[in-house]
Amino acid sequence: IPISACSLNTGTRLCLNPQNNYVVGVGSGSTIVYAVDRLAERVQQENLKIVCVPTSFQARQLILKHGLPLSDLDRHPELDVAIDGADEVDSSLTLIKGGGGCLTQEKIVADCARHFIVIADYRKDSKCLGQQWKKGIPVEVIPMAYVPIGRDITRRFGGEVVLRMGVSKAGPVVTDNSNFILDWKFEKVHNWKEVNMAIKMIPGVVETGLFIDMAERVYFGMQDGTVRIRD
Ligand code: DER
Repeated sequence: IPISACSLNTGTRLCLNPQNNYVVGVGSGSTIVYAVDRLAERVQQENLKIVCVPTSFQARQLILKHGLPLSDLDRHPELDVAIDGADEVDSSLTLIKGGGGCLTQEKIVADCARHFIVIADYRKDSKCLGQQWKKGIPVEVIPMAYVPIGRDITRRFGGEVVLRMGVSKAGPVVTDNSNFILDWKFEKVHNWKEVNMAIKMIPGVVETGLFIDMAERVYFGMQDGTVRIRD
């Protein structure tokens, strides 16, 4: 990801006014690390005044590691901007998120921000969901309900639902909210708004990894170091 994608320096630069205490939502995953690195640089170089609200334990560690002011939604329920990655982006900027299992807090923070900006590798840019991302749509669920929820999703929408298992941990992945993640491997393009609402209504579902009508702009880091912007 070219630094320009992370420093938010573009034609219509998203100016973070050094005078104000800008409240920045910090996403999760690997790409966001570049953005936080750059933010920390700007804080140093420009005496930028920001506070950061994390979207996961990992994001909290990243903020603390860079010595950036840590805050939360209790103190800052309205953010100026949230910056996060994505697993896939379709032509209408619908996102699949949750590859890192942090979708619930990410969606909450993104929804509290005036601007939700996504930074991603060019390989995340798809015409439709499922074109490149094959791991399915993450759904965070209350652990006791993971089996009936999985059955309900496949019964209604087909495909296959898999309980996300830990890699260096025996048993399922447990989220920062003490829940499980189901990955729904869908077989066709759906009306994502309808699917999202239907899945959210299933008792025990906490959140889905479908981010619909949320991303204002996506910066794709291209292989040649340039940045492609979609909004
Ligand atoms: O888990 C998440 O939602 C992450 O933000 C993910 O969507 C992007 O992770 P990456 O930047 O490591 O690809």
